[in-house]
Amino acid sequence: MFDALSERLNDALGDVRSRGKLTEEDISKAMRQVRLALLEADVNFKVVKQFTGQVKERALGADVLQSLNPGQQVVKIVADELTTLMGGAGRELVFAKKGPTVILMAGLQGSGKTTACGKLARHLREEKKLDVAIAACDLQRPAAVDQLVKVSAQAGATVYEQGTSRDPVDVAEWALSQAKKDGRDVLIVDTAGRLHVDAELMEQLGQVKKRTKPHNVLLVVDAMTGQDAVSVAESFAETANFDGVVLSKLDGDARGGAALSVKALTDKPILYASTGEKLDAFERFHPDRMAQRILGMGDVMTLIEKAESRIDERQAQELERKIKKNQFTLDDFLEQMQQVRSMGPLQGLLKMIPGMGQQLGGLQVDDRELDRLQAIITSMTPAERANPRIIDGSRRRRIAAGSGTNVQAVSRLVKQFGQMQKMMRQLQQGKMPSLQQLAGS
Ligand SMILES: Nc1nc2c(ncn2[C@@H]2O[C@H](COP(=O)(O)OP(=O)(O)OP(=O)(O)O)[C@@H](O)[C@H]2O)c(=O)[nH]1
Ligand SMILES: [Mg+2]
Repeated sequence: MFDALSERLNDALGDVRSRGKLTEEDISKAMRQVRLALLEADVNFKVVKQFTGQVKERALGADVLQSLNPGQQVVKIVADELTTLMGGAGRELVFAKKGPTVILMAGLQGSGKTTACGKLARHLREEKKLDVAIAACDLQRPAAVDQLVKVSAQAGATVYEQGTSRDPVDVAEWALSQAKKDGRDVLIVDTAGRLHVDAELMEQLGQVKKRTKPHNVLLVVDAMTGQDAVSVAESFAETANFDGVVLSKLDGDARGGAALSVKALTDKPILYASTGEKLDAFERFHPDRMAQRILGMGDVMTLIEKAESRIDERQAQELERKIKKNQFTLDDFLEQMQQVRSMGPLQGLLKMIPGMGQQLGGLQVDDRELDRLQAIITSMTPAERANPRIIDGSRRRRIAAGSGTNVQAVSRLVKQFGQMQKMMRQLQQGKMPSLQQLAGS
């Protein structure tokens, strides 16, 4: 998802990111590359123009260029503007105060409506513990009802169906009365797709809407069709009202143009993203997180905020001085570890580091491992902490016994600390190790 765009944008911003000082020309050059990256990702050209204009204006304005780290500020502006572009704060479904919440799914043929019905049902069941039923109102295709029955069974939702012989509008109305009678929390209505946005389709949708009074009308658009997906949404917006978009098949679309243009051109938010054929390939669409993912930033903003709220400025300077002079000791390491731990569980923190999410995979990081490390370090003498090289075999055995661990654990810590010091020296010399190296050491 967004791989190509992500790569291109990071190339475009690479120069800006790494420079200590920036000129107007640097910004203009980067914006030209950003523009190309977006156009290549199939983002609508009007949207691109507005976007780059906005970023440039903010980057050149105020005191960005004079600031301490203009590169990072520019990247932050790009992230902010991408977030706004994709819908800002995002939007939730509207839930009925009483009785079933009705969600109507509309969209062109093959856009992924039926699949999205199942996915949404599963999502609402699992995340919100709601009792969900789906109404089979696509009577256009003979196999449509069977397909929905299968999907619903997988999703653990009830289906309300009456075969294919009746009028879809009647079925919708009947399904709603059943949902009320059965006390369901949610009724999702699957409708028939058409090849194009035509009068007949709109008429039928209009009727279903009138009879079921949906709290949410969601338009499913196929992200793989890029700009076409956006024009479908535009013509729906003109003729039939809808509240939000489900973007399907984002997995098949490495470019992401639809995701970036839909909100700007139709003013309708994207509520969900569908990223595969399986029912669990479905997620809430968070513009801010998506923007950060696109920029390969993980969720670094949250991490920085957390760190800022915990780390004392003076301590940080002292630490920097020590690292520069190669005086970083196990005592400093212990102190750092304690600060990091005060930010929350390690697993969650690591996921916010760019690239770490994938690296961790299913691996569980155990906070108890940190307890063991702490125990080992506090069992060392001050001399050992200041200079771990003196820790020989007999010292290792003593430390192991004192910390309730074993000699291997002590050796591992000493070795890892040595690697860490080496890495810090490299950083000092301006050789930035890659994430792979970091994770591998
Ligand atoms: N890769 C991928 N395939 C998807 C996704 N969503 C749906 N599909 C596939 O797209 C095809 C069409 O999906 P449906 O859910 O049947 O689409 P529909 O809008 O209900 O189609 P009609 O009922 O004919 O209008 C199916 O083969 C789905 O498996 C997705 O997010 N990713
Ligand atoms: Mg269908």
